Amino acid sequence: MTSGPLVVSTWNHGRAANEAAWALLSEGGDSLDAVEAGARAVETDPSFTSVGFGGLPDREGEVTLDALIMNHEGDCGAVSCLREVRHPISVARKVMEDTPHVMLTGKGALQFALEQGFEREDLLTEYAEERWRKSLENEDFKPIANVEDHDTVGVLALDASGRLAGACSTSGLAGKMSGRVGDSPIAGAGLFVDGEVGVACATGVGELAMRALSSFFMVQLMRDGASPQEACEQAIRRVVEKQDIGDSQLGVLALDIQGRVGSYAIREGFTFATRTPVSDVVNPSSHQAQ
Ligand code: SD4
Repeated sequence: MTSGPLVVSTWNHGRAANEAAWALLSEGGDSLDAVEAGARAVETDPSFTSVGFGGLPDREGEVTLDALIMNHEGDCGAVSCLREVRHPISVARKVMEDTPHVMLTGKGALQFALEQGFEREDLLTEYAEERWRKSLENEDFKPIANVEDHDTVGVLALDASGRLAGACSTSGLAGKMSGRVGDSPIAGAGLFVDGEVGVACATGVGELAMRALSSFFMVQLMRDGASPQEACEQAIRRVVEKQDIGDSQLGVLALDIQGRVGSYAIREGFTFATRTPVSDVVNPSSHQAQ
């Protein structure tokens, strides 16, 4: 017995992701196709300035993208530091399905994407360029996650056949150093799927999740019997106890094979969107007391 279909996605823009994913899930579609479609919907919309086309650039003014996709069998594909391709999640899926590798990065990722027929285009919008130029005037400029309520999109789905899948896609932290790669394309850090147990993802300052392998940790906790909510809370607690979090934000989201959902964050502001046969909502996440 399964309680799918169901899809949950990070932040307010998760609603747009869910809508695209739901179009497939509600027709009996596969969770992997659904999470890819969900991420693509956010990647292509320039009003979401932390993912795909229109994403805010690094310190040198370059838009570089990270993405990861995983299926219920634990297969995964990722790209990091990918330039000039609007849909990194689809390139990541190609890496998973058509290469013996898990991740391609930088120039090689672009070369592979072009060979696969992806179009090359300028991803820096006027708005993003203006924001970047302004940021250069501020010498103390540092990346801050969670100031605008839209960050990495993480899409977690359970389909009607009980298959779990996950996808995440991001332009990373605005103003990051050139060459910086975050948690999102790293299996176990930004996203992890165990088809028998659950799927989890992270958003916010990626370094926090990379040091703790937060997504793998959450899925392992669920394997050991924790509910998704307990797993999320323990993962955030672990980060707060072991790392100097400063004023950083990290939000986590988890879905188990029974269709139960959990979320938690270091501080206020993290939201996630849920779509089921009976609801289509954006929820504020619970968070640690500050
Ligand atoms: C990163 N976790 O690159 C991603 C980006 C994000 O706040 O979620 N932005 O660190």
